[in-house]
Amino acid sequence: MSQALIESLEAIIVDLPTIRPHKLAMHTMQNQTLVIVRIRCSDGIEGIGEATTIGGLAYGNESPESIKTNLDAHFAPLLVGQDASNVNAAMIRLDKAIKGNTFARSGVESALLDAQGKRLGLPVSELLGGRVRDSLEVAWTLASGDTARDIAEAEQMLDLRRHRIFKLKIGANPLEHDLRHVVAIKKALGDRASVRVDVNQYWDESQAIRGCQVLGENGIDLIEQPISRINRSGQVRLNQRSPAPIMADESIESVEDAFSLAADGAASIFALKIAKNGGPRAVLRTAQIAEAAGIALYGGTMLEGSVGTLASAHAFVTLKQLTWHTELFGPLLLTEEIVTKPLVYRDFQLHVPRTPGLGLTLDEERLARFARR
Ligand code: MUC
Ligand code: MG
Repeated sequence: MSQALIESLEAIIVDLPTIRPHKLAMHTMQNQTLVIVRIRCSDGIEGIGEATTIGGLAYGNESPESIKTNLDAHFAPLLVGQDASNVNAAMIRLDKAIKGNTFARSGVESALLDAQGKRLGLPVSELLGGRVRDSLEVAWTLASGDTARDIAEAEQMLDLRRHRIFKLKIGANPLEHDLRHVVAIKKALGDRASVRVDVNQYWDESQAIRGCQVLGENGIDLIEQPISRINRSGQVRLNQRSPAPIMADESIESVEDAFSLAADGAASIFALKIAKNGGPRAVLRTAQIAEAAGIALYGGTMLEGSVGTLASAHAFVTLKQLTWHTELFGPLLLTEEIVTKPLVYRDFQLHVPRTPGLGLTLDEERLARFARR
């Protein structure tokens, strides 16, 4: 077989509407912007990846526009002409020349894996060592900003058997207001659902001491990123005293961050995100660090569309333990699709395809319609 070379890399910004405003502490989403990565190879195979963030630069160090610029100007020239079938060599080449940029890197790694899976006739999960499950339980985020509306939305999700784990986005309102909101939702749902919160770093340590105590005493199962990623010693103290387990999310901006969090004892759960580690292979390195340190795992999202969601899912189905399940609901927050077949969500689970690569096909007409010009 002649060697397949990478011929081109294209980054396409796509703006899609959301089903409702999605209120996070740092930003209210009225739509979502995806960056789709398309890698064309000399054997005619094309790999698709996604590099998506939340709220421009509100969430992390990369924006859709900077991701596209850096892919076009820095990643593409390093990749064109390289062996398309050696994902490892291509990613090491990028490591040597490019610092950070884990979102862009993740889009590239996903696209290379998709292409290689199609080339070999294998799902990406099998390239990553082999799946140990076919589906993943998926949480839903209640983030309308209104307690009654959030309860109604949760009831609807339970009735539809779509979700029975709910994550509440808090932190933007005064502490007592947020605590009342969460406790009211937990009271309404009772034992029918797992209720968790994500503070997105918005409490200081003094607020977090009270917040974690009250939430733990009221049956909240997990508290995600209560304080700033910068306050490492505070995270260690909270992890020791909170009655509900603390999950690290923003604290992990790289595999190396995961290592130092584990070494410091700063969290008992890690949110795994391909975008924050640099791809599906990279996120599994963070999972291995967690496993070695006895830290539990949760499959996180940057609210990617179908491409990024499946790239994450193929990594997560290979994990030995995924105690806290996943939140791979990104496509369900969008009113429009850019793939030919929507992902399958049924009986609280996302079902992960067994077809080659990521297991999806872009809908070129829809992609062109929603691509930013
Ligand atoms: C985050 O901080 O976890 C994940 C789900 C959601 O609603 O927001 C994201 C980001
Ligand atoms: Mg989070």
